[in-house]
Amino acid sequence: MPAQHSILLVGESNVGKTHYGAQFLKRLMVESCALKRNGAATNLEAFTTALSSLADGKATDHTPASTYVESVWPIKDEAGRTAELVWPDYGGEQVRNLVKQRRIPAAWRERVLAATDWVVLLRLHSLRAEDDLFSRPLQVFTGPEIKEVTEYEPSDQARTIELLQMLLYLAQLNLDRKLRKPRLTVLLSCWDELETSELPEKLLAATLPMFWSFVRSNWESPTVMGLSALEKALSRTESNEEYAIRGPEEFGYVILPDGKKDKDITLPIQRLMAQPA
Ligand SMILES: Nc1nc2c(ncn2[C@@H]2O[C@H](COP(=O)(O)OP(=O)(O)O)[C@@H](O)[C@H]2O)c(=O)[nH]1
Ligand SMILES: [Mg+2]
Repeated sequence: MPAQHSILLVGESNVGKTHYGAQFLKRLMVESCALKRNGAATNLEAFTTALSSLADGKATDHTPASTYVESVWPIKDEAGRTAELVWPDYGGEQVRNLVKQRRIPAAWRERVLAATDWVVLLRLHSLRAEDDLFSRPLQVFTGPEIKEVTEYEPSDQARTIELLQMLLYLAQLNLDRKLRKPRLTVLLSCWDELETSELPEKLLAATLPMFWSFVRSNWESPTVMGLSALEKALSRTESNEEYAIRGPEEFGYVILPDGKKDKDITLPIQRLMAQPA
């Protein structure tokens, strides 16, 4: 039997992981996607809770885990290839803290080591596009108005790079050459908020140039796709009628690397499974 993919989905708090998982799960349940379930998943509570809110046309409350919890889903594709999808949940601000404090739960570390594929969710809309060395013209630094920097806080872009750096360090990878494994997919989540017709990769390169350059210098062939798990913003209190009538599985799409839009939000994972593990 060929080696199995172990696909790790990571991202900071509030990027849309739980809603993506809920929508993914619903697609698996109604079998309206390229993938199928292949056994019992563990720790589905957060996703099924989100799913019942979505069936009502509402977004779900953010309930951060206080400890490390992971949900593991066995899946298979149409060719019979199997994989496990791993959704780590480290609660609230833990990823930010991971980067700040450089501490990682042991169980997560093992997952990072074992993963054949990393899928990193980034929500560009909520990243602060503040000035840093890479966006501010150099003369600003040499001008007369230099203020004392009292507290150093890395930019959102730097913190995003740091997250990858930590994963790379944990996985004990040799960076002498560009990585083929683990494969890296960047999913630009909540794509609908961005109101763009740009290709995902171009948008990432333009918005986070330093991050994109870091990715390209470390990975052989990174993939960038857009993801809108919900297709539109939902309220937590007011029910969206269309959702309630048509069902959550009728909403959501991915933007493939070539810009094509597809309603099957499981495609980023299906594409990874089609490659050798
Ligand atoms: N507009 C829009 N909002 C989304 C989408 N997916 C999630 N959200 C919202 O983003 C917020 C965070 O989502 P959640 O899944 O809890 O993020 P997590 O902390 O990464 O698990 C929630 O308020 C969701 O309603 C999407 O595709 N489009
Ligand atoms: Mg969540």
